[in-house]
Order: sequence, then C-alpha cells, then structure tokens
Amino acid sequence: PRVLVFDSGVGGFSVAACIHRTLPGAELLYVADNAGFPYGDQPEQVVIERCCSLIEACVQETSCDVIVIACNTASTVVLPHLRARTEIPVVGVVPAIKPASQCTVNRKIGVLATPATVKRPYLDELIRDFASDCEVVRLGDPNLVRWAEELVSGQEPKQPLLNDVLLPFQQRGVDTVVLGCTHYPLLLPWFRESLPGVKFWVDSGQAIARRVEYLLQNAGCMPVPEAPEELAGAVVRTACFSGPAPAGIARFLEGMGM
Ligand code: DGN
Repeated sequence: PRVLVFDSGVGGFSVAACIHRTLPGAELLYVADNAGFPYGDQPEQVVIERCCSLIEACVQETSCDVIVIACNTASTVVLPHLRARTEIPVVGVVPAIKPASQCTVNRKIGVLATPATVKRPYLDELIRDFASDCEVVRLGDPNLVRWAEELVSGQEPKQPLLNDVLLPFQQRGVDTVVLGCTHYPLLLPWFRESLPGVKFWVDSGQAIARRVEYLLQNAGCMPVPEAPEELAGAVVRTACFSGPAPAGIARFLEGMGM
C-alpha cells in the first residue's frame, strides 16, 4: 500500500515515522509544500486551495491508497473540502485534547500549536467536548515551526528562547502538554529541558498511524509485512515544491534514524 503524507514542511515526518513504525510495509510518499510554508500565517482560503490543488496534482501523478494531511493548521480547515474532491480516504490531524484529558492529574493542560490553530473554533469544540473540567492554557507561537525547520540544516534552537516561549505553561503549572503541531515532536528534547515538571507530552502521531492501518485494512490493502523495530527500511520519497534541498532532508531523516 502507498500512503501520501502531506505537510507544509518537515513536521509531517513526525507522523510519517509513526506510520512507518506501525506499517513498515507501506510505501510513504512525502510531500512538503515548502513554497507555502508557514500555513499558520496564511488566510484560510489560501491554505484550503493550496492543499487541495497540490494533493490533487500528486494523486494524478502517482496513485495512493490513503492521504494523510499531517498538519494541524491545514486539517482544521481543509478536510471537508478535500474529501469532497477525492474518492481516496483522507486522514487529518487535530490537537490530542481527548488523550491529554485522560492523562492529566492536576487537570491543567497546555496546548502548544501554531497561531492559527489556537484561534480556530475547532480547538474550542475539542476543549468543550473533552476537557471542559480542565484549565487549558493555549500557546500559539509563530517561531517554533521555523526552529523545527532549521533542524534540517543542523541548526539547533536556542534553549533560553524556548524557555521564554514556554514560560506561561510553567507559571500555570500544567502537568500535560498537547503538541498541537506536527513540527513540535521534533523539538521535544528542548521542550523537556525547558519544562522538566511536565509529566505528559501528547501528540497525535500514533492515533493517525492506527487510523491509516484501519483504512488500509478496510480497503483490502493489507496485510503488510512484519514490523521491524527501527525505521531503517522506510521507503520515503520526498517531493518538495521548493525550499530545503533534498540533501538537507536526507540528512535530517538520517538524524531521526529513518
Ligand atoms: N506542521 C503544521 C501543523 O501541524 O500545524 C504547521 C506548519 C505550518 O505551516 N505552520
């Protein structure tokens, strides 16, 4: 089976890694719209049109069994539009508020996402439905995705800057943080350093991988071969429309053990 994984940049690799761990026999076609990055700063209509037309162009070029929009910012607005335009099953990613509310002990949750995602009604609804008994602190920082992208060229984020960004979580004493942007699991070592008191860091990668597995099974595209432990066997093709050279992405994947 072939799975198309789409993001504005390298964030979707955190999701691709989870899909590969769950379905090592699936071929991953990774598409990064670097020319449109970052989506967090763009009007909704622009994001909807870019994502739909890029993905449509990709699936015309090469077939796939499932499409994953591995971007919270895009998923919160694009999903119904893309689903109306293609027969292929589409999986989106939304901030993992429900699992976070099952983890938190002190009922204080931090949501870390892009400026666009923290403002979207979709997030209000998730909080109302799954975490209404929790104090939820939202942080939409414009710099974090950029710092995650810089990891591709080997540039590490500066810890004091991250400490500043995450300070509101420390001040409010959240014990659980939702990584509501697929770029953020890539920054987790630095987040942990800034907030040693946080007990649970929750992202959506594993849930997406399980959903993809279910859809492939339903479509009769399974079984896939046995799972090797590491990511070494991943079949990953990168198709960047502009931006980081493929060599940079290859080095980055190597660094992630892919
Ligand atoms: N990775 C995207 C997300 O999950 O929201 C954000 C990247 C961006 O374009 N801002």
